[in-house]
Amino acid sequence: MLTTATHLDDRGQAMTDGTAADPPPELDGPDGAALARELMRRMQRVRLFEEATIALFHAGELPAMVHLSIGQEAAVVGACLATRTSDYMTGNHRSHGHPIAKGARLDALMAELLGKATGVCGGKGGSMHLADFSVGSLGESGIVGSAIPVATGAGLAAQVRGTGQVALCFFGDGAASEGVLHESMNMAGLWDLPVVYFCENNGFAVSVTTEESLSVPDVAMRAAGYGMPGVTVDGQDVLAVYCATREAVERARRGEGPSLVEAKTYRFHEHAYGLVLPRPYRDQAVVDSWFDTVDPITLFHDRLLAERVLTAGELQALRDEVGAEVEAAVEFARRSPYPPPEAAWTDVYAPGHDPQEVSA
Ligand SMILES: Cc1ncc(C[n+]2csc(CCOP(=O)(O)OP(=O)(O)O)c2C)c(N)n1
Repeated sequence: MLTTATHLDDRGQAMTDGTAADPPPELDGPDGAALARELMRRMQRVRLFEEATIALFHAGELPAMVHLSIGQEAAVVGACLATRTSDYMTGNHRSHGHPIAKGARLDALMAELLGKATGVCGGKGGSMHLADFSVGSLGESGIVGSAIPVATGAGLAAQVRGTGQVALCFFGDGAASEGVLHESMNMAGLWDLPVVYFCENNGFAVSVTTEESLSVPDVAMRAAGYGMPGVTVDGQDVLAVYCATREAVERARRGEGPSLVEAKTYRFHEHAYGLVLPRPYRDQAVVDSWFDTVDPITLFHDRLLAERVLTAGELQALRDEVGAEVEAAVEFARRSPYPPPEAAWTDVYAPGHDPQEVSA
């Protein structure tokens, strides 16, 4: 049986295991192996999809800079797999991984990144403004913190309609100090909304460290101010993240209100791929060493082997399958047409809405 551990990260901060009251599932049974396979498959999807975007960027085929989640896959996947497809989810500017982890098709996502008509938003959203309603992804935005009230509103809608859905709200440590977060969390705490606020604390908001921007050592400590539980979890441990988020999701589904989960994680690449900041703000040798020491995919891979959950052959086959899926997604995106100019006039208003009504 796999267990999760409490340890110190290399920023010297204590990371508490979010699973104390909720032991991790046993991975040596048939269900456990299936869970392990799915966690690994989705982490590989995020990693290989984003590695493909790096190649497209260098080839000049990607018309923008991209904010990558490489290094943060365990946080993204552990959280999303603890929800149902019908649950809502909102992201931020670093949000290819969120819909992928929620189960989205890679071909339509890749087409969106290339601005093609077959993309999830018809090629009009791109890397930073995509949504995929088919998996509950309500959208993402380049405005830091802007999706937090959207997730809160989705939670309110689920509560009013009595649908039993939960809203999973991703944001970074920088967004954690935006006013909109506090307004949203206060309302959610007050009205017991079914929202899981999920902070991917990667230690930096562009070049600003959490030591420079946070008044407390852990974002999760702020939960107490809004009458909700908060937990800090090792964001490189996919199973720990899954268990902590599952507990928060179940709590929300039982009608007991929101929670805050903070995953301490690492951003392996620059704030945006291709961005060159005028002054160095982190030691590149340390960052390079993260691929050997805190890579969430390697950590889980080695653990599954050590615990004899999956064999090396099974893990390789899984990676190869995902590699083929990503290659097919890139080819699909390349072959797809750009939207025609007149498409600029569609998808402006929600279906069935008459803009004349508003102006009348
Ligand atoms: C309202 C707003 N303020 C500032 C910015 C500029 N900006 C873009 S990303 C970013 C950092 C966000 O950091 P964090 O929330 O920790 O997410 P991360 O990039 O680390 O994933 C900033 C300040 C913005 N886009 N929107």
